[in-house]
Amino acid sequence: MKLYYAPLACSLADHIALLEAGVSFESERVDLKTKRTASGGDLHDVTPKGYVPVLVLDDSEILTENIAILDWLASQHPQLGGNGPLGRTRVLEALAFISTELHRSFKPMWHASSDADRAKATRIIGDHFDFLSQGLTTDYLFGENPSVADFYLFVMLLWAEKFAIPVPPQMVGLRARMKARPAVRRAMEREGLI
Ligand SMILES: N[C@@H](CCC(=O)N[C@@H](CS)C(=O)NCC(=O)O)C(=O)O
Repeated sequence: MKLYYAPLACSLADHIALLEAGVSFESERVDLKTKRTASGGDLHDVTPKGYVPVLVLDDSEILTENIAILDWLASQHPQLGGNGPLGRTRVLEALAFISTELHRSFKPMWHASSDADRAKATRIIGDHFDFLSQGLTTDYLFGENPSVADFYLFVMLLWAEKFAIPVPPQMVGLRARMKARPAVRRAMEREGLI
């Protein structure tokens, strides 16, 4: 298996999931501006989509889209998924919210935009984190162990930290718990973030 990633991109969630699962995998860094990979290849030759994450499976199948990759990893390693009859659906619900609402709201922070657009994005992002905090009484979104949805949420919490966006205490706690996990530290070291 091989993960194409960019440091601190949303692919960090998949990097963490692979390390938490304890599977052997390769990884290759991608420069998102040039689309060049660390070995000198072109990401477009791996996927015409030209963005990360990309997971190349052992049988050469190529998976893209974070929700699909994280869902697939949870299907292979059930400890990274949800419990009970609605477990998988609840995790997918959270992944979809994180991807299509939270992740998308960060666009003005990463790309050239007006102060007004950034201020608006900061408010929207804060509202989304507030929503995710409501009723959160366990260490992670679905109990005392993290799921793939927590890994994706963690990347969004790192982005909030990077852009000095305040988050509610429950999210501060979740971010700190995630940072303390050995697999998370390892993923961040591999990406050169710590
Ligand atoms: N729809 C994709 C979007 C992934 C995405 O936004 N990737 C970003 C990094 S977080 C990226 O590679 N951007 C570079 C580009 O789009 O050129 C998914 O959900 O996986």
